[in-house]
This record gives sequence, C-alpha cells and structure tokens, in this order.
Amino acid sequence: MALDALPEVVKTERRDSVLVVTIANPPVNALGVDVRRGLVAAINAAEADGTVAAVLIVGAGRNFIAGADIREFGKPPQLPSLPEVCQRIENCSKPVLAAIHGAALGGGLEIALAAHYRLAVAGARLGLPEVQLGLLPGAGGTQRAPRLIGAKAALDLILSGRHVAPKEALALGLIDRLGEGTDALPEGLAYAQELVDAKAPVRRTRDAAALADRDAQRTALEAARADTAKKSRGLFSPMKIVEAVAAAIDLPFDEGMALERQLFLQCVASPQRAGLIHAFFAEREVLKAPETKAAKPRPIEACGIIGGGTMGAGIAVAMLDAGLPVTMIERDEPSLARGRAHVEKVYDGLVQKGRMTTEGKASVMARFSGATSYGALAQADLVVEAVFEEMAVKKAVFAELDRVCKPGAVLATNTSYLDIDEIAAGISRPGDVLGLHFFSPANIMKLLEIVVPAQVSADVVATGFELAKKLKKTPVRAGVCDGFIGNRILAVYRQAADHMMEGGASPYQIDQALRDFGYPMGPFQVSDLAGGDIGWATRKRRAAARDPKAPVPRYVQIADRICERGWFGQKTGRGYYLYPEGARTGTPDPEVMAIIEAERRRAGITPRSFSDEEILRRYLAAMINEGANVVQQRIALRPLDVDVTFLYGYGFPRHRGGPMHYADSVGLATVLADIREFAKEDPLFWQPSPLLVELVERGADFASLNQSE
Ligand code: T1G
Ligand code: NAD
Repeated sequence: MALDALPEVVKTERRDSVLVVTIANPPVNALGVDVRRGLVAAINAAEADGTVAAVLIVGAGRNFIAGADIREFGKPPQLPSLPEVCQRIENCSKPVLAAIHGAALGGGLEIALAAHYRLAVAGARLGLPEVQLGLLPGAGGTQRAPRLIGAKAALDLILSGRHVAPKEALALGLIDRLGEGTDALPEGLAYAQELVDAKAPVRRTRDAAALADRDAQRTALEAARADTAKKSRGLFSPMKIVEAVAAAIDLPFDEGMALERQLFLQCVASPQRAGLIHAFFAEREVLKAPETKAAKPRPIEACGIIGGGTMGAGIAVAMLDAGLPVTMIERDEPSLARGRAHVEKVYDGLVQKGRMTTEGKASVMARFSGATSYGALAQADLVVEAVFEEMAVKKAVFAELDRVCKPGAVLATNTSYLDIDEIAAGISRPGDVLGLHFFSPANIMKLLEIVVPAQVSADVVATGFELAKKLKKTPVRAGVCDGFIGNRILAVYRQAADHMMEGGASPYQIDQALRDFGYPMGPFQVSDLAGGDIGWATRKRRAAARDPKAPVPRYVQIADRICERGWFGQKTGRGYYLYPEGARTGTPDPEVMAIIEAERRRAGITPRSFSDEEILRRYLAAMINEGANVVQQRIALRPLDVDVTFLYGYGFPRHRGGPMHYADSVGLATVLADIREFAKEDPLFWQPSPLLVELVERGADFASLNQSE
C-alpha cells in the first residue's frame, strides 16, 4: 500500500531522513483495523525507501495510543492482528522510535515496546490495563515487558493495570528518555535525529536481557502466582497473565508469543471480558444524559451543606477534597461542633497514616466554615441539604434556602426516599431544586444519583453532573420515585432474601452464596454495616404510608425482631452477626437463628433447604425484574444506568457487568421462566415486569435498549 493510499487515520511525513508516522484516530487513537493496516504500510514504505534512516511514531490529539479498539472485541477479527503489527515494527531494519504523550495504554504501550527506542514527555501515562477489561496484553506485552523491565516489575504493571508516569517508566526501564517539554513531536524528532547521527542500531525488545537471572525471575513469578491465587477472587484473566509471564521466563520468544495468543483468546471468550467491557463503556455512557447534552452547567465555586451528620460531613469532605470552599449549617453550636469534628476526623486519620501533613490538613480546613444562621449561604452556588429524613424538617430547610440563597443557586437534597417534587413545589424557585443522592460514606462511595424532579431546569441537572465530575463521582440520572433507582431495587431483592430466610435458608448461607457470586459482602452483612435501624425506620415509614385497600404483601418480621432488641449491627456489636470487641468481620449468632426459627413457627412456615444456586436465582431475578420496571417507568434512562448504579453503589461484582447485563448473559427467557416459577407460590411478590415479558416476546435483550438516545 503506497503512502498516499494510507487510511486517513495514519499520516506520514518526511522530516529529513526521518519518516514521521502519526496515528490520528480520534478520540483516543485506538488501534482499529485501519490504524493497524496503516502502521504496517508505513513501516513497509520506510523499509523500501533507502532515503529513510529512521521512523518516528507519534499520536495526534491528547494521547499517543489508548490501546486496541475495545469495540472490536467479540467481533470477527480483521487482519493484520496487533501482534503482527508489533512484529512488523520490531523487525524493521531501521530504528523505530516511539515518542509518547498522554496515554500509551495496552496495545498502545505494546506498539512502543515493539519499537526500538522510547521517549515520553511530561504528563504521559504508560500502562497495560487489560486485566481491568478481563483480558491480558495480547500483542507481546507479556513477553516484551518482562524482557525489558524484569518479571517482578512487569507482573506488578500487568496484574495491577496501573498507569505509571514518565519518571517511574524511566526508572523501570520502560522508556529510554524523558522529554524536557510536553510536545512529543519535536522531542521525538530531536531524539530520532540523534539516533540517525549516531548510526544507532535497531534494538529489538525480544532480545532484551532483564530475565537473564532466571532463578530470581522465577522467584518473583511464584510470589506473584501465590498472591494472585489469594487476591483474584474468581477473576479469570489474572492467573492467565501469570502463566503468560512464566512463558516469557521459560520459553523462547516466539513460543511465548504463541502461548500468549492462546491465553489471550481464552480471556476474550470469557464472559468476564464481556462484563468488564460493558462496565467500561456503561460508566462513560451514563454521563450522556439529555440535560447534559442540552444545557451548560452553572458555575460551582462555593458550596453549602445543611446538616453535619453522617452524610453532611461526608459530602463536605468530598467537596473539600475537590478543592471547593464549604460552609456547613447546623441547628445549633453543639451540633455544628460535632459536624466539624466529623470532617476533621477524616483528615486526622489521613495525617495519622502519613497520607497527609498537618499543614495539608490546615489548608483544607481553611476552606471549611460553619454557621448556625443560613445567612452564611448568601453567596453559595450550590447547597446540599442532608438533615433528618423527615418531610417537614426538609421543607423548613428549603424555605430558609429560598429566602437567603442568591438567584441561580442550585438547591439540592440528599434525601434517600422522600418526594423531591413535593420539596420543590414548596418554594418559589422549583426549577433550581435537584436530588443529589450520595451514598455512605459520601467521601468514599463513587455513586451519585442525580435525581431529576419534574420542574427542574436542564442546566441545574447539568450542574449536578458537573459537580459529580469535580468530586470524581460516577453520576447516574434517576427519576423521582420511592428510593430512586438503587434503593428501590434494593428493597425488592432484600425482600426476596428475607423470604428465603423465613422459608428455610440461613442468612449466613445466603451471604456466602452472594460472596461466591462475587459480592464483597452478602445482604445481611451489608445491613449490619449500614445499621439495621435505617432499614427499620424505612419499613415503619412504608407501613404507615401503606394503602390499607391494597393487597397485603408478604412481610417477614425477622429483621424487626432483631432491631427490637437493639441489635443494629456493627455499631451495636451485634446484628445478624456477632462482632466481639468491635471486630469488622462477624460470626454467625445462634440467638439470631433461634429468632428465625421462632418466626417461622409464628408464621406457620415449615422450613425447607435452598441450594446456593436457587438462592442466587431468586435474589438476582428479584433485582433484574425490578430493574426492568425502573427502566420501563423511565426512572432509569437505560438498563446500563441500572448496571452502573449497582456497580458503583451496591457492590455488584464488576466482572458480571451489572444486573441487567448479567440478565442478558443468562438469557431473559430463563430469568422470566424463573419468575413465573416463583410466582406459583407468591404471585403478589413475583409479578413479571411487563418490559421483561415484552423483550422476551420480541426475542430482544436489555442491551438493545442501551443505545444512546
Ligand atoms: N477503544 C475504543 N474506545 C475507547 C478506548 C479504546 N481502547 N479508550 C477510550 N475509548 C473511548 C471512550 O469510550 C470514550 O468514548 C472516548 O474514547 C474517550 O474516552 C491487545 C487487548 C485513554 C485514559 O484499557 O483508559 O489494548 O464515550 O472518556 O477520560 O493488548 O479512555 O466519547 O463515545 O475515557 O480522557 C487497553 C482504555 C485496551 C485504555 C482516556 N486500553 N481507555 O480517558 O476519555 S485492550 C485501555 C482509557 C488492549 C491489547 C489489548 C481512557 C483514557 P465516548 P474517555 P479520558
Ligand atoms: P444524621 O442524623 O446523621 O444527620 C442529620 C444532621 O442534620 C444532624 O446533625 C442534625 O443536627 C442536622 N439537622 C437536623 N435538622 C436541621 C436543620 N433544620 N438545620 C440544620 N441541621 C439540621 O443523618 P444522615 O444519616 O446524615 O442522613 C441525612 C440525610 O441523608 C437523610 O435525608 C438521609 O435519608 C440521607 N441519606 C442517608 C444515608 C445514610 O446511609 N446515612 C445515605 C444516603 C442518604
């Protein structure tokens, strides 16, 4: 392929005797088939042109190359493959230099490793993050990186997927030179000319000798193997990575490459790859809400928080961590002092751990102020209310905010369940009211539900998304209903768990089944962590609001019996589990089992056994079914919004992609059949979602509803 016939995404230009090859495939120069073909053609052309002495590869735009085109996975492969492209570069008879700026990740770093010389400028990020997609570096990364930097460093890079900055890359031996400036092209040209003037030889990474001391390399490998066995918790690709690097130590290069290919294709075929790649794209798609496309966010320079309790303090820390000034309002001085203490406690903890200096803490706390009079919020751009979960208290707070806040201020509530339309309707500027539902601990949990009331202006919603970006949160747009997306669905699958517990399964078996599925904790452990009293308050509120004419759903009273004893979980030393001396991991409690057996007798239930498999089917069917209702009622825009909510807010195992993606992987017809089976014993609880029924009838899946509007 002549240079003038190259695909648009690869451009070439001569600079004296250097052929500059520029990858220009926005947005991140992913190595799609055209880029691969263009790269091979460019190397062929350089090889054939006697006046070319060296080749310089650079990326256009913000990045060098962000890797293989992830969208191509799962589709029929197109040649040349990336390993072949890398082989072509490495086999070039003229020095090839890669000059890196921005991201050189995955296949992007593998291209650079196949080159003979590497330079990086300030701000570059180098890494092999394939493990985060359920994959392994499949274009020589597991064979070339160890030869260049040794097995230990290579395994750390590939198993963690972390990005390294240029200085560390130089120290590791990943690159040969640090660019002085930030523009890779002139830095690369200067280095290439230097190589030409010095008649520098080609230097194939396949021949690098960092693995020479085989024993030391094997020791590092065995340590990584043991560590991976302990830490990979059911993940497929980590152990494949260890096997591939073992080949780099034990096998000749080409045999190692062949084994890498086999292991790579096994990872591609694994459902975990599909789940992790779905999560990768879903967490980017959630940012694309109608309002963020339609409107510009309002400025956010100064923030206010009403309430300095568990959530108010956590939200204040999240804002302070983002560099924002925060004013906290509390009812009275003692409460304000408590609120400030909650905030300071977080930073004191960091200072104690040596992760912050006292000066650092002082400069952060300098942006924190507190008051008991709302007047202090007159200049706030955005205020988040986090007071008691009572409508009257919240309405009183919003009346105050309406009185004192400047025009254009965004007035947000952190309510978990209350009707935000009702709160908005109570003030003169309902268009400025938004739900910002943080999760506890608010300075840690990544999820932020952006709850959109009926009267809100689009730029207010866009401001919520902008705040999420500043706070490094993952925002999900949610409609107004009882519990929005997450807590609404949680309430349903928690009931399914309670039904199984009353029906004969122990809470400890249920928790174990969910941990085996990949959750860090089961539902009863989560209840003990969050505090049983919160759920109890919600159940009481719901019972009081229940429509007496509506059919009475099955109600399991076990949790109430436990809460009546004041056993709220970790904070009271016992809940479903016992937590001797403040232990974080609980032990099963025979007294709880006694309560459960008593409740079964009271409810006239003869307990039966549940297999782990059935526990999972019921628990996930309840989650998926209510997820479908939430999508159908447009509380969630798409199934992927439900997935991201559960990945970032409820511990759903990332490699399974989220409940709706998981449902597609199981088959919606199977899920529906299960629900219809379960409905035979409890038709009131197990009502198939009309959306689920419709999709099964149409032979469609949830993924078909994820296309951007
Ligand atoms: N392929 C396809 N699309 C990609 C992509 C990729 N590799 N990387 C990013 N995008 C899209 C992304 O979906 C978004 O699209 C847009 O680019 C901007 O991304 C054989 C097997 C590079 C650090 O894992 O980490 O190589 O939403 O919003 O915050 O060994 O993107 O605009 O439509 O994230 O500036 C390994 C993945 C691949 C790196 C930039 N590479 N990317 O972050 O922008 S596997 C990775 C990132 C591989 C080989 C193997 C980040 C970034 P849209 P963005 P950003
Ligand atoms: P909390 O009881 O820990 O704190 C509430 C704080 O509000 C108290 O410090 C109280 O003094 C203060 N307050 C009450 N009335 C006030 C007023 N009129 N003016 C100023 N301050 C006032 O409660 P929390 O757990 O932080 O919950 C706060 C809100 O966040 C609730 O709406 C809750 O539903 C919601 N929420 C809680 C969680 C959670 O896990 N705790 C998670 C998400 C959302």
